[in-house]
Amino acid sequence: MATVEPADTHQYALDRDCTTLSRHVLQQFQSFSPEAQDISAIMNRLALAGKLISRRLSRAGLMDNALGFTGEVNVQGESVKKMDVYANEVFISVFKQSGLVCRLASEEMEKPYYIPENCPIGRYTLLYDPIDGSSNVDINLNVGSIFSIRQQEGDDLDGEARDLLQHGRKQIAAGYILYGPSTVLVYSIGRGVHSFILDPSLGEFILVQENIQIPEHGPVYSVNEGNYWQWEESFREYIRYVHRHEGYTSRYSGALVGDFHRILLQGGVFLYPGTTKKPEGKLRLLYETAPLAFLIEQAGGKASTGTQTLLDVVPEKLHARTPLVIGSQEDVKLVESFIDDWMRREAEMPASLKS
Ligand code: AFP
Repeated sequence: MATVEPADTHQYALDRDCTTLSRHVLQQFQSFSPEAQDISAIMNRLALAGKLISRRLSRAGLMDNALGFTGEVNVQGESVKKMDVYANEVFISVFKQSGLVCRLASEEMEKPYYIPENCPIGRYTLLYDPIDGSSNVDINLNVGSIFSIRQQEGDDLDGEARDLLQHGRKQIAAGYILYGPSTVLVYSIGRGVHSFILDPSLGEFILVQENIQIPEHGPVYSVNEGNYWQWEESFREYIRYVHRHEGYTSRYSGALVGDFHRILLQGGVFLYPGTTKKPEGKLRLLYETAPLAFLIEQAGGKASTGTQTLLDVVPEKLHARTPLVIGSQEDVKLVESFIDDWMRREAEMPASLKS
């Protein structure tokens, strides 16, 4: 009978270099400074939230009270799903008694949630969308969670969290968790974009790709074309352009995280323009578009509202929305060129001909 030498056993155990998320964060900081320890611990808690949500999603169809609507309407005027409520509470509960995060602000809560016992030491704020694309939950398609971490500035004694109303370059870290065939966590602390897959047998997120760089150009354009007649003419011109040129293909899943992940890895552009009724668009700045803009810039891509660099946008309120054009440099610039062109023509048009 063949005996297994210790060296071989070692090889079996480490069939790849298992870099866990918390180890990776510490490596990124190249120090054990208090900040490095804090961010590593925060990422660990976010990973725990991701594991809990992933577990519930994978069994949701077999459980009572996991799918469907609660009957409530959230601060955005949208019907709340049971999974939205569950995931929102998961993020709060993983940060309770952690000493890490003083405030949490999410799509599901009108005002930030304070954890007073954390505030004397944990002066970070977590902004998050607990379940992005929740209309996909009941039909077993991909959804995600988006997160952003900011340092609290000032004491916020009136509980208005005004210090959060600043541009996206104030983010210390950002990322998302994609619940698809595997559960993927992508994050950046401003030193590249890195991707991890949850190994359910280990219960750990393991590094799979470091320093992701988005291609300069990609074939995919991702947009809800059902809104075509509600967009400004510039977006309609762009869409007609891609229809008439070879090499473009459309993909749209109804969950921003899934569509963004495809574009991050394969290139292309995701668009959610404003409409005539809602010029500000649908997506929320602080916990949807700004974190993804932070990631795309780190990956060498570009994010804008169509007319302004997304990370420069200063929100007027916690739940402010922005139009979004995000993805490969060339593709975002092409969309912007249609907008510039249209604005120039509008400016030159005699007032009597303007609609
Ligand atoms: P929900 O989280 O409310 O389902 O919204 C998802 C989302 O914000 C984003 O994930 C999608 O890209 C976008 O909305 C889809 O919106 P449309 O259905 O209007 O295309």
